[in-house]
Amino acid sequence: DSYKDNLETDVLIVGAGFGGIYLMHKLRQQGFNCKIFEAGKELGGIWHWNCYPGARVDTQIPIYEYSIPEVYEDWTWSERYPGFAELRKYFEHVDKKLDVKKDVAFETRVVGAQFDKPSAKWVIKTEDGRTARARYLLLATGFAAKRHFPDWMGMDKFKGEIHHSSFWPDAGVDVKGKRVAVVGTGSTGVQIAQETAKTAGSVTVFQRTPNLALPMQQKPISEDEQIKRKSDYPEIYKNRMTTFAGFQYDFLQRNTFDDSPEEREAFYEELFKNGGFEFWLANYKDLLFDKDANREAYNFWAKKARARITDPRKRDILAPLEPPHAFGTKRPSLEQNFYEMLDKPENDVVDIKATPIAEVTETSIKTEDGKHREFDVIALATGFDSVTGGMKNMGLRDVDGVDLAEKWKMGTWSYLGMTCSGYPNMFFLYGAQGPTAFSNGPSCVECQGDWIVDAMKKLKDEDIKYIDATHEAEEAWRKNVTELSDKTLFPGTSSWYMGANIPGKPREQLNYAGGIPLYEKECREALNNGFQGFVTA
Ligand code: NA7
Repeated sequence: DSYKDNLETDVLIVGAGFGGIYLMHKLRQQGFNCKIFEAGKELGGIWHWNCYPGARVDTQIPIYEYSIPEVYEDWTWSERYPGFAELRKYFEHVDKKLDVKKDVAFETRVVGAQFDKPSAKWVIKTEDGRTARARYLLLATGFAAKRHFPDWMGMDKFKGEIHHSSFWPDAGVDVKGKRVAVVGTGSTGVQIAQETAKTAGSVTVFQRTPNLALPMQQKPISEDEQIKRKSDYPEIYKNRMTTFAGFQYDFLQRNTFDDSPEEREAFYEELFKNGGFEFWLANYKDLLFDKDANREAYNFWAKKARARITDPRKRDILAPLEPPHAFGTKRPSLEQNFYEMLDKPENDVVDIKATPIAEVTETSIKTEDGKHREFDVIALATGFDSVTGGMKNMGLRDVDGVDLAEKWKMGTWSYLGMTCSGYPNMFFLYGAQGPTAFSNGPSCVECQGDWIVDAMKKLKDEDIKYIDATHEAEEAWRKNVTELSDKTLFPGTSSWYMGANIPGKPREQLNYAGGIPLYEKECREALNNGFQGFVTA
């Protein structure tokens, strides 16, 4: 164990995924002492927790990796979109290069933290009863740290195996020849269904909302091909930060109806052929703003998906002619053979908007129409209390003892999506009111991480011991986040972006919808204008 009780450190980071490791690496270079507390047993964050069948990143390499030369220079991948096992190996490589683990305490879950004004230090409590004190508290807990379980009756009675995607047994689950149910059709549900169908006897997907899934266009990539490209990486990573979502491509600087129907069709085809998120994030620039433009894209998507499904009942459930929501206002999954797979007679899709799940019995899932469907394995791909759930679940108290869960009960308030008023010397990344869900993880982490490190360096240089965001700055940031979102089609759709997936959670935009370049500009201005929006002492 790398820490004792009563640990004292400059910086305590929570979470050893992309965010936490990046912060530690950059802060060490500035002479800060850092420790990471990590609830899991290994590095990798979501890639440590996610080992469900088919778990795979939806962003291409080398976009989905660190821009740190000593990490990328001698690392290569086997596929365009790597699976979780390879991502775990990547984190081992990162550890070798950056010597991360010596400063990580694993299986150490933070359950409470409060800033002590007299000593100007955070006092952090862990689940096993230990205490740490740190000048800075940095939260890198990601946006999916709190699982969402449905509350159906009888789940505990089920005699087969039932697992949430983020709690999948490390040893795997033998689905060979078995009857598998997958509940949920987010990115996770699509991946589990596709992968388990390779060996299972049957796969039944319980779908509440169709996933407007896009073709992944997965392909193996050779070592040679990657090595040849390494000299372009600095340029690739520089460009990454100039795009809306931190990718290698950006929205087209044309509107949908600027083109003739033939030109449009050809462009859509091209985006599908290129695969990945291109049809979402490299589409016409009015896609997420204009209803008619969006409908045009939806019609193309539906035509493509429907052509792959021969069973008319399944076709109408999976890819209805009327859009279930504006295209791209929920996250599209990347699929490989999802539609052909579900089209097979042994597999099925159940529309649980029409006939909701009533209960789970010893052997079956019963829907409200009285129908029982029997299963050996149930995969719950029901998602997370996304974006805010993790931070609300850590016992973080402000200087007056108010829990963040209380502060954020009626809605979310932060400044720059990295700080909270009343929580001095605390920074977070890849969370609420940052570019988080509308960006590539590593891009967001590096953009925000660099800002946090520069802010801390400036505090050190100017001998400032205390920094706290003002209420006014928070109010203005919340307004900014809301106004940016209100210009788009996002607010019209019930999604986890809007907090709408968790019963009782306030409905509000949880992410900054202005894109990474604008976000970076706004954050840099606050820093360059002498910590504008903060009180310092
Ligand atoms: P998501 O995207 O939140 O998907 C959860 C799915 O589960 C979604 O289809 C939900 O339907 C469905 N769901 C949630 N609760 C229920 C209940 N109670 N009954 C039936 N169906 C339910 O989570 P993922 O894990 O797939 O992905 C999370 C993100 O991680 C992903 O976007 C990537 O960025 C990485 P709904 O759509 O709400 O109707």
